[in-house]
Amino acid sequence: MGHLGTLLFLLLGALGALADVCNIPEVDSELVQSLGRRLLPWMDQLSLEHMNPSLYVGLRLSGLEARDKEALYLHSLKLDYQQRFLGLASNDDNSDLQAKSSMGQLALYMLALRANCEFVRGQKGDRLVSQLKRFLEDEKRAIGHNHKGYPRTSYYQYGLSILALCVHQKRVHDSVVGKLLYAMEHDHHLHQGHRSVDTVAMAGLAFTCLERSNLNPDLKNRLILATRTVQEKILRAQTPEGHFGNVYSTPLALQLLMSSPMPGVELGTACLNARSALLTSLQNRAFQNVLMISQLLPVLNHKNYVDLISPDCLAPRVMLEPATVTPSQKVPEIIHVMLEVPSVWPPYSHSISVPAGSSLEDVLKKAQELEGFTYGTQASLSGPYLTSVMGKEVGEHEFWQLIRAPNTPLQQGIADYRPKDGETIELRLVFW
Ligand code: B12
Repeated sequence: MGHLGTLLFLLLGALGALADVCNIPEVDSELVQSLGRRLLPWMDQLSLEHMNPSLYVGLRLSGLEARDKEALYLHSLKLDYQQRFLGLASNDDNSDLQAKSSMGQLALYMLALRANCEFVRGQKGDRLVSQLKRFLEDEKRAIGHNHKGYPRTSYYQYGLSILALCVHQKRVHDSVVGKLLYAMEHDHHLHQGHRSVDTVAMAGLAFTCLERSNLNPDLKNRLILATRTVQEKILRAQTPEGHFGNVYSTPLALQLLMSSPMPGVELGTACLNARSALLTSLQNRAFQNVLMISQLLPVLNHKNYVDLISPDCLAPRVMLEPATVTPSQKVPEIIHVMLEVPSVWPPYSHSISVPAGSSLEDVLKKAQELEGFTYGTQASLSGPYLTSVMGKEVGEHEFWQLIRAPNTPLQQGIADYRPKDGETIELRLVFW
């Protein structure tokens, strides 16, 4: 190599170091497989209430395979989701409620198709695309010209929907993308804390996809800048343990950081720290929820949702075998959990006795059996979502927050959180 060659080589090396990328070294394959195995029982539940397109996306972007189950699962997803959304498309008076529960799920369904290297096509495909575009237009209107309003769903679902259309090479109007850009540029209605990390990460994935696919060329510079803003927000949200936001926002945050380099910023250490924090959480069995596992598996396989622009469906994957479980013979001890609902009149407060290892949902069920307490849930991709307590249904932008007394919001839902003996759990009606 001549002098010029050496110089060029050194220059490129230096630039490479500057354009720092987020690389996650390989994680122990047994650990990854045991995580993947937790999806298998869910893949046998083929009722509409349990179908979860995110699960399919996560599995296909992982290095793991569930051969026979996978094809059947996708087939059932297609039957259920097409029926649900094509039904919607033919019925023009879509209620708010339908849009709320559907937009993000339709988007995830479209990601699932791409994860199997399919493009939406034909008449049915076109109708699904039009439906999703219509949802986005409605959301754009709800946000309004002056950006003062709220999307009826959330900016998370707004970003997810733009991403899904993008990986199918479907263009949305600049003004639709513009609302999400504005929200990211001005930190608009993004909620506090970890939820904002999930939301900005999803928006960043959508921006990266649009920029890479060149679907909105007039927005190119704004997209690049907004992606950079998102990356910086995520890095600033890193906790001393290494998580971005909290443990459960770290997978999406990593997906975003892995999808786009950050010239001039040393990303390596931040990502290595996030990886060790995730490993510790994995060892502590923090990942039990199927949706959370589905967002993490791609990261452990160095993949992210933007890769769905051109997925590699021929890459070899490791076959998952179901785990053999030996039921425990031990009779569990009884624990006592205080359940409090101060947001109702008269306030509710009772000590509930349940076997150790019970979930918060078990505690609520027990409280309901004992009379004086009632609750209601709605199925969601994350599990049962608490929608009413003591007959009080949530209103617009309200939710029943789960708190460990005195004031720590739980990071898991009622089906996954397992209270310890002597803990007090408060159900608090709050705005979001
Ligand atoms: C937006 C959002 C909310 C909004 C939802 C309202 C709305 N209209 O959008 C609000 C602020 C109300 C909310 C509440 C909670 N959330 Co939340 N939320 C999200 C977020 C950012 C996006 C969800 C979404 O739209 N998904 C896409 C659509 C297509 O899926 P979907 O199933 O149709 O969406 C519905 C459910 O996700 C449901 N939902 C929202 N959060 C949660 C949490 C749980 C445990 C359940 C069962 C359902 C649920 O609301 C969505 C809209 O209807 C996710 C981030 C993520 N990485 O997934 C966190 C996330 C799912 N939430 C989380 C948590 C912990 C909660 C709470 C339990 C917090 C608390 N201490 O009270 C509560 C739920 C309490 C309850 N009543 O059961 C965690 C779950 C972690 C885990 N281990 O499973 C996540 C991953 C955030 C995080 N990084 O910690 N959330």
